[in-house]
Amino acid sequence: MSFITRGFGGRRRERDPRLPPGQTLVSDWPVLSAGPTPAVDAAAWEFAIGTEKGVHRWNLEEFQALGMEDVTVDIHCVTHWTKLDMPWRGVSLDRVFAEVDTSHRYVMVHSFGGYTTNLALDDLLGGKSWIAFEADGAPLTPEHGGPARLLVPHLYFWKSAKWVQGLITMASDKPGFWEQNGYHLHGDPWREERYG
Ligand SMILES: Nc1nc2c(c(=O)[nH]1)N[C@H]1C(S)=C(S)[C@@H](COP(=O)(O)O)O[C@H]1N2
Ligand SMILES: [Mo]
Repeated sequence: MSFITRGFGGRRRERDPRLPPGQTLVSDWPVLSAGPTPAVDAAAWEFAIGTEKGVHRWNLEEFQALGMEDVTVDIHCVTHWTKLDMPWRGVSLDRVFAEVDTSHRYVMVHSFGGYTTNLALDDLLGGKSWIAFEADGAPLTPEHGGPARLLVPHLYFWKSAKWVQGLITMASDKPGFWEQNGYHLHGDPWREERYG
């Protein structure tokens, strides 16, 4: 009967409108890392931003005092998996950049272990990105980027640098690690900006 219903109904299963083109839903959370998981000492964690005007630093306590928010977002990996409705907790980059003066419009994000990724400030500000400390109601595990990772859910997940250490502002856009290896400079999943 189900065969007949399917065949004659001519109806395909509704595609979730939150699923970007070429993506498939997952319910687990895969781990994707280009190298080994670095050991990051959470107690000694600091975040730094370097601009054309100087360096800003926050220790863990100062940084979290900028204001922790809970957000629920969808994440999209360029390897075609999407995970919907994921709860995260972190500090909005808006709060961080409220303390930073720069005329630069781009940043290179740097992680422990040497990973880098480039972003336009317009893709970080305006409620679009966080430095996340928790996901699924628990501190980030080391394999998922703990103690802190960038979260930029509107771009492919390679932009969400794990084990984040800080960022350096740039006058013009330059490719980070995956972007130098063929991935798109921007990475919008709705436009399928997978490869450069
Ligand atoms: N530091 C660092 N961040 C990283 C990566 C990495 O290799 N190193 N991989 C990126 C890629 S390609 C993806 S898909 C996501 C995977 O995050 P997850 O392992 O928590 O799912 O992290 C991104 N951030
Ligand atoms: Mo990825």
